[in-house]
Amino acid sequence: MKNLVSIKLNLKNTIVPILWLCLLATAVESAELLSTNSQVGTSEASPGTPAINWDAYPESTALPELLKLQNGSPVKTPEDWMKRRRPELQELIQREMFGYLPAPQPFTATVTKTVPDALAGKATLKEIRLKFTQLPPEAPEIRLALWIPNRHPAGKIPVFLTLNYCGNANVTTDPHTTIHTDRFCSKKEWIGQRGGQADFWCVEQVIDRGYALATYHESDTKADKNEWNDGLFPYLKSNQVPAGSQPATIALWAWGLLRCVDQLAQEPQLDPWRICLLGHSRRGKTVLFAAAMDERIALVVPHQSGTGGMALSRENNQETVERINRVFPHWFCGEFKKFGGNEPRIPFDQHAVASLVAPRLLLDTEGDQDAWANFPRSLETLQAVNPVWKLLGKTGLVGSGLITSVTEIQPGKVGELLQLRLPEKHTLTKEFWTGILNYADLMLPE
Ligand code: GTR
Repeated sequence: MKNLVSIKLNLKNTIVPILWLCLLATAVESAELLSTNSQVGTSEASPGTPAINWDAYPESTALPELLKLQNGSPVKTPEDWMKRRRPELQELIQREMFGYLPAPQPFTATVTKTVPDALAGKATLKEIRLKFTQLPPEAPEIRLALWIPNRHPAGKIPVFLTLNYCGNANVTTDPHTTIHTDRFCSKKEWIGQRGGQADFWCVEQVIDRGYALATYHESDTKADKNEWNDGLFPYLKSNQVPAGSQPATIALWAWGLLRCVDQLAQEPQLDPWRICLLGHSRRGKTVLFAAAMDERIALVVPHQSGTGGMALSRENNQETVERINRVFPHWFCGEFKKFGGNEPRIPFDQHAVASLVAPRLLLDTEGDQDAWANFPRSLETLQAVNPVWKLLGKTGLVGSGLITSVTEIQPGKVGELLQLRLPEKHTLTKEFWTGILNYADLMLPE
């Protein structure tokens, strides 16, 4: 795997292609105006906004082909995939769904706290502040919390990175984590409270298994609301990107995670080849997009990620594209709005997003009482992307790719693509973590 992975900042994946920039140069001024007035913009026809050219979005009820370039040529070799098809799809999903992932920013990393005996002596807590040196001084910083196991097998330590919902102190009841109350969280009772989600993140269980856990509060990069004057959006939106393709909330969360990856890859005790991303639901959509954009992620776990994540948008009988855009207009970019009710015109589907993780590990964890996340359509995504893993010389799916108990995670029984479906609701539990850690033990590179 290592020849396909670069621990350097992968600028190619994150900057807008130059040719495309030139074509859009004349639109920059009006785009800037739109992005100020309408935040992530809208593609609805309104005075001064060009109507949608539907000719550019032909209808297809079948899933768009993955192993075919936009010019119609077949994708026959790993090189065709990695050098041609993958960049094409990355461009498409950014322009039409997530908005363009901003380029990386240099930062200084300051360790603001070290606690060698956190979690009752089991872990060392490091709190690290990422301050972006080329942004104005008032731009928010990312506050990363990192727990490193004090006892672990010899060698470098694998790490799970997650996005939390209400602040780092909410992740564990451990008294050492710094409480911050200055950032948005929709669940008011969790603000400033320790361990509101301790049973969900199961930090001790992760540490006991010899893994580090790192997390940041999503509101450091963007609050989960349809307002655009907070977080890093005012600093990361780009004059060179049209209003409808400005990075929306999920892209900004993913950007923050990737800056944390920049830092984790430098941490001397951690293994840069075993960085894993896990996110739940809307944050599951986020980690899938992040792993699609960045090859440094060895394993991604989009937990119950649903529509806009692992579940296909075409014929989705649970959350539709129209509904997700209406109820959560800030998650995806303005361009994605036009596909509500027009799913067959989406020039890709969620299998295209998932395919960009190849040849790395993609573990789709689902609860069988969580119908809204549409786990059957997520399993179909895994099946639709399997040929890409095969093309890259990997096993991909073993059998149908579905297992329903953590004890089935055994050598030869699972591949790089797997759905673990447990009898659970829309939440994360110890049993899910057991499955995730068993899978990581078995499948992460040595
Ligand atoms: C739901 C939304 C889902 C999912 C979920 C969550 O209301 O419809 O797409 O993201 O929220 O984040 O918990």
